[in-house]
Amino acid sequence: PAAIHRADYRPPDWLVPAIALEFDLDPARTVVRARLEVARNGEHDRALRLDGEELELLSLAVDGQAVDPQFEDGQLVVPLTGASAVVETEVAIRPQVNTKLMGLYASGGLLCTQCESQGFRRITWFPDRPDVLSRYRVRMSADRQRFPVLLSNGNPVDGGEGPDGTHWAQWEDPFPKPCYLFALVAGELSVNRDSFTTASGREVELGIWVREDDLAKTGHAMRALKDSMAWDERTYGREYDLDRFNIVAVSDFNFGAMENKGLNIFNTRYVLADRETASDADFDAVAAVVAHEYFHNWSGNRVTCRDWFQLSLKEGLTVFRDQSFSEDMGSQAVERIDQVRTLRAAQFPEDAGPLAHPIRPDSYIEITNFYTATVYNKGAEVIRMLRTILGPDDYRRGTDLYFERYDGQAVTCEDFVQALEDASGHDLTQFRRWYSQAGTPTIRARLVQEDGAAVLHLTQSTPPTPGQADKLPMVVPLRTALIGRESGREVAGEQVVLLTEAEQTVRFEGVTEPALLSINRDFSAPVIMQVERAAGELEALAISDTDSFARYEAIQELALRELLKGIGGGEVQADPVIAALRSTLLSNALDPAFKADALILPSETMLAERLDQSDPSVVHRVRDDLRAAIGTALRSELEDAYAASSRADPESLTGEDKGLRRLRAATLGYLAAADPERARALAAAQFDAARTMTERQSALGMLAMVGGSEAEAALGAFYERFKGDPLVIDKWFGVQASVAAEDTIERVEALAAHPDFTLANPNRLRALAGSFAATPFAFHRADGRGYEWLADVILKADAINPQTAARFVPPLGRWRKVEPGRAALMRSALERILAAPGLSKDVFEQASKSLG
Ligand code: BAL
Ligand code: ZN
Repeated sequence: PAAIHRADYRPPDWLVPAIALEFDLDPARTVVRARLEVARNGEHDRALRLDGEELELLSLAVDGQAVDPQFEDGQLVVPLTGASAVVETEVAIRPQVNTKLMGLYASGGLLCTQCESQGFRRITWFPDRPDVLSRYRVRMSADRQRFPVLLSNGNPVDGGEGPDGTHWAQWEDPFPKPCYLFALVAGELSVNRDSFTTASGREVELGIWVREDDLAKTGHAMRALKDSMAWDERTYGREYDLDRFNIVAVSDFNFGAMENKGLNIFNTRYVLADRETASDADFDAVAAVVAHEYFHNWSGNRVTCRDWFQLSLKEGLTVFRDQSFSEDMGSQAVERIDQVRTLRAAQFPEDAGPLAHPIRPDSYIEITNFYTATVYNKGAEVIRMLRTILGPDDYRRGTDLYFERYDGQAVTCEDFVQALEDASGHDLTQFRRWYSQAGTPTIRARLVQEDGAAVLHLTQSTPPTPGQADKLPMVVPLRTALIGRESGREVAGEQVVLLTEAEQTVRFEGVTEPALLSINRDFSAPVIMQVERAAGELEALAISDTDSFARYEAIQELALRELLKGIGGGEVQADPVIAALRSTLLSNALDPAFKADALILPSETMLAERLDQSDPSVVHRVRDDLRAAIGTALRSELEDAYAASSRADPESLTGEDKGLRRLRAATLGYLAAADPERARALAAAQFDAARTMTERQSALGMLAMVGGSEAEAALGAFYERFKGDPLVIDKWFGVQASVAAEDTIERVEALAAHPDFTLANPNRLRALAGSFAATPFAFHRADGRGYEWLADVILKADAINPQTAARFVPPLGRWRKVEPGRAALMRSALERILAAPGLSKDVFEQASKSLG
């Protein structure tokens, strides 16, 4: 398959200002009639070319005259003479057998759509690219009994009875949009209705549409939606613009959710939540995804992307917006720690591996492979840095200008940066490298005190990545403060140090007291910091840093230093880590969620990333040994914290109560590391008495980890209790696939043969294969059986749903970081995938790039 290059972008030859669609909906065979008003774009004599995939063309007409279709490279080519024309097509499609879940498909008795990125071409012939914006009129007709609810974008304008038990509805969306934002849903759905009055007094009718049995689980999503609408008015001055806002939940979905204009379609996982079935993390994820999709109404829909290379224009910005929303609604420090943990777990490895790409990629074979942690999460970090550099007021002026200037247009990342530059007067020339260079910069820092001043020496370097051998210096905003070693006070208050050169020094005058360097506070830049520290510095920062994130980071660094030493064959000094964790646990000033975060040691993935090559079983053993040492040394503090955390109110989702539950899970983990028997008893009791899914799930995870008859009994009881609830059964699969043990692969193989397992449902597939591949010690079993199993799954899933299958390739692509024996086995799994006949371009791209 050929690559598409950003540099080859050309504006569309033909625009489609208006489209009318008529659907005769039927899962077995749906007929779609499309009427496109097309207009020549500029001076040229090129034909109209329409994209289509798996469409049975029934008729084609131009200005009312039937035309014989011509095809070229899979496109329908329509020669036109004038400046405009009306092009009509009629096609048949088969939603029932659409297992790719792109285009119009069936899910649990519903018919629904997913068009981003290129699903609309699986519905009708159309120039399927985001810079063609059209006004949509949609008429749907279907059997009234089976499909009583008919929804599309915009506002409902008409409807009625049809022949033979059918009915119909017509919807119109007044806002021109690219076809990737088109949506329809038909089926038997119940609705949670509410309303929201916007700042200017527009009354918006809100609806969350789900299966009747799930209606009671929609309250949290509705609250989050209204909070999001109010937040976006307050924070970005963005108001909602239609009379309706609908969310529909479907069980089979490739993404988490989709921001279709006025009709968001969600994976059930990110809508449904109640205390019985959802953990605190699930509740938080529902709120974050509801907010994310809602915020897309401006950052994505009103202002959209010119081409798919600009994906981070809407995704990086919208992730940053949803992160800011979560920080405002909860605890800023705890949210930030979670964001950074996600970035380090998913994005840093991507940036250091064979699939590294800039947040604005230069080429792709299959665009759905670029919905990555880099485009999303690093993209959000780039927006955060822009806000840090500009300051909140200029940043807001910049986003105001961006939305005003480009409303109704399809634009580029460059346009966004330009708007910020124009509104603020800042020169962002060098900053733009964050859009073009891949790889995580490493910053080295050293503080020297002399003559009443402190001098900070900084250097930066970014490693080579595929296709980018040489890197230029980046603009790195480092929030920095100096903290008096004795006084514990800030002897130099926080400032943003802007590192722009390969080497740079910064002087802090009037610093006489010996000082501790607190740098990259709040993780102000997505970089790897390597600070030259004097003995005792990290220990001091771990208890005295005035920035919560930096304090967390000092504890992480302390542990990281010892763990890396141990992995390298040296002796691990557990005492400094134990001392830092003891004072954290005993602090009266710290909240329980922070304590829980601080307790979690750097992950095995993060440790492996810091090394050129490692043996996953050594990494696991060294980390486990340190956990056991901590669990033993702090036993009484951990027991106390564990017992005290049971006071969390099961009905409450406040930061305090969620934090207590999180601390409960973290302390139980350490007690298990030190004394599995004791933990088994505690976990079994916690499982039996659990009043929330958070407690139940963490107890189940712990039992599965320590094994034995209690584990089997709990797994059996959990399954029996929740077997009718797919989202909870996903947890049941996930918990078992996440056990860091040598024999997890056998368990996983058995689970793949369980009657509830299916490759066709992305959530179920992610629960089993995704959880397993994210558990390094289990996945990297030395005989390669884990790799072989994953390769088999990828190949089988590829025949059903290539987009989701391709998501499981990257774990195999990390072979360069693994010791040679396993690396060879990983490579051979990748080679086997590539040799398979009929491979999709999705999996081909990931596997071929992974072999490198
Ligand atoms: N646009 C795809 C799903 C999301 O990022 O919201
Ligand atoms: Zn998004």
